[in-house]
Amino acid sequence: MRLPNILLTGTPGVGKTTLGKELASRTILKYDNVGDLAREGQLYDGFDEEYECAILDEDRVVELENKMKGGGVIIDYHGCDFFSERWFHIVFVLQTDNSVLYTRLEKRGYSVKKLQDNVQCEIFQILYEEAMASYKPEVVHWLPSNVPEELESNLDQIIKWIEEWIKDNN
Ligand code: DAT
Repeated sequence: MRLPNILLTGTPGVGKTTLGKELASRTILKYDNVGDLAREGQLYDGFDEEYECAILDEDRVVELENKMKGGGVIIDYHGCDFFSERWFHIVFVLQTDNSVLYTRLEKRGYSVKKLQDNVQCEIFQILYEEAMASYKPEVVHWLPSNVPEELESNLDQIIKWIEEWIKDNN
């Protein structure tokens, strides 16, 4: 059976992991955190001291290709322009209000610089712009992610989309 691949993107803290894991538990798709994949396959190319984050080796992301060929993969990453466009059938960009995001990231113990950088990233809709530039606009969807009710309605929406896609492609 053919299954779609889904990309969840957005600023750190918007709820990609939460949505991805819940989606996998309610469907036959599998959740893959690119961070975990990177650790397994050593896709990382070092550590950025200034921004306090691991640098993904973008060339070696190609290794992900094999996983994607089988279909049925949910990928979660705070970036998307180096993924192959043909990997994904749909892209969701999660967005969270600044004050909500600030509180979530503060709880993670981020440094002031990292907090400011991430909230600014959200304010300027960097990931949304990146998604719109990297994929056909019609496959890119914006989802609000502030409260649990929005998580539920996002799940409902995506599950309906997956069911339609499977019907249409098998
Ligand atoms: P990300 O993977 O984008 O970095 P996450 O899934 O780890 O984000 O979520 C960050 C925190 O926010 C985590 O404590 C769960 C919470 N959260 C996620 N989505 C939410 C929602 N729709 N409503 C309330 N809290 C949410």
